Amino acid sequence: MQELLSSTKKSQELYKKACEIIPGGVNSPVRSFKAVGLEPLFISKAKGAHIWDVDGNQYVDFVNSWGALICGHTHEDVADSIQKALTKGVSYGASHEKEIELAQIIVDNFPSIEKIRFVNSGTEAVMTAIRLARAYTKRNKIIKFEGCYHGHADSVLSMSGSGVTTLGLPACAGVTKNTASETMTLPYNNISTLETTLGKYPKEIACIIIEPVIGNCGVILPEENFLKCVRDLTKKHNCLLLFDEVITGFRLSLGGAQAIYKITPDITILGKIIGGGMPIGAVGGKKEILDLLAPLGPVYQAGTLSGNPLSVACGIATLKLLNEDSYKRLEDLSSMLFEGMQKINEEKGVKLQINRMGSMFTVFFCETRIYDSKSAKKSNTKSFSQFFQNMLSRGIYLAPSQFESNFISTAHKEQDIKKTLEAYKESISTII
Ligand code: KE4
Repeated sequence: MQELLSSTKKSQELYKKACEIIPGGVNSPVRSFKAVGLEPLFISKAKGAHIWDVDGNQYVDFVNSWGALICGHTHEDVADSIQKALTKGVSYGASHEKEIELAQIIVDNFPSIEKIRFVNSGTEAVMTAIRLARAYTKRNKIIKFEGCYHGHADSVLSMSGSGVTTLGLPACAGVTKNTASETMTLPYNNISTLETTLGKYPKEIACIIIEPVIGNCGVILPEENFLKCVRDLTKKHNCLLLFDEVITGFRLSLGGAQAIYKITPDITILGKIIGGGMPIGAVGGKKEILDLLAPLGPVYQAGTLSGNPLSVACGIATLKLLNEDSYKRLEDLSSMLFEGMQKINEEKGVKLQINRMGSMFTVFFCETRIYDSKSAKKSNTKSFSQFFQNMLSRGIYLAPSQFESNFISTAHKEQDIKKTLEAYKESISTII
């Protein structure tokens, strides 16, 4: 730990300066490293599977801009596409041809999406999706699940995952009781509670919003038939099913989680990968729902930089790099890491829970199975914090929270995985 601190002096100086004018010295709470007992690193550059901090330390990166960089940092095709777009301007505040191209790539891969609207973040896309659901059903209440995180819009902050769980915030100040009262938050992977709740509020629930595979409580997978039961119940109660695929869209497959679980949601929310690391979000679904959006319909939604040429160019270049071979590559690397960690755990006789879906994974410092937010919170966050520090000091940059997902990219190489496994073996030996 001492050696880590001494080698991050410039980050510490920058952090001190940042704290004077930026709340908590960060522009997003989960970057604060608060949950892992450190001050945040300041990154100076990134390439492929690696990032460097301002003190020149190199790390194998498993955050990848929180999952956006499925092809790693500054892939040459992506960098070229941004530079080429830049020669034609930064933002027009008007329509341009490439928006149609990006929309078409998404529509071609997501059969449930007939129309799509681009925005600037996952939060904006979620806000729009919920507004559409309320307008379409003429109902007000929404259901979400504990541990799922859908961005920071007022209506979805109750018992949220990601930074809300990481920082242990009981509720979010500034959200009115009235707003909070319209959101019901239920346990994930629990059909009976969902069934009871829907029965208690007949004709009041506009939608159910869900991360089909949770990334924001650490990785938590849906149990057998859970998503199908959710879909069946939304149909029975005439409310909409919103799949928040900001993380899983193009992460788990070219058709996201809905293609893997063969579920057709009414609305899909996308972000991260579709912008290749540039600001973006998208809300897509059935024509009859999306056409409620202004200027066609009565649901207003807008954005100065929505569909801007640089984000769109970056997204198109990224998605064009993805094919079945990419997912095979991601699966090979992910299983090499997963099996290697499992083997080390067995050799050491430790019972850590490693939840993985494709190229997203979390190491939980918990001896019992993790299947919802409550079970995830049994994890020993102090041990996780020590583990994080041990890995960081060995050049492995994991998500700085027990309740986040790590991501592998197509830029990771076998030697990155081998280095990670060596660091893992040493790191857990000093904790358990
Ligand atoms: P943004 O508004 O941050 O673009 O997207 C919100 C969002 C919506 N839905 C899901 C499933 C998400 O994971 C996110 C954002 N994810 C977090 C990380 N878990 C972003 C990182 C951060 O908040 O700094």
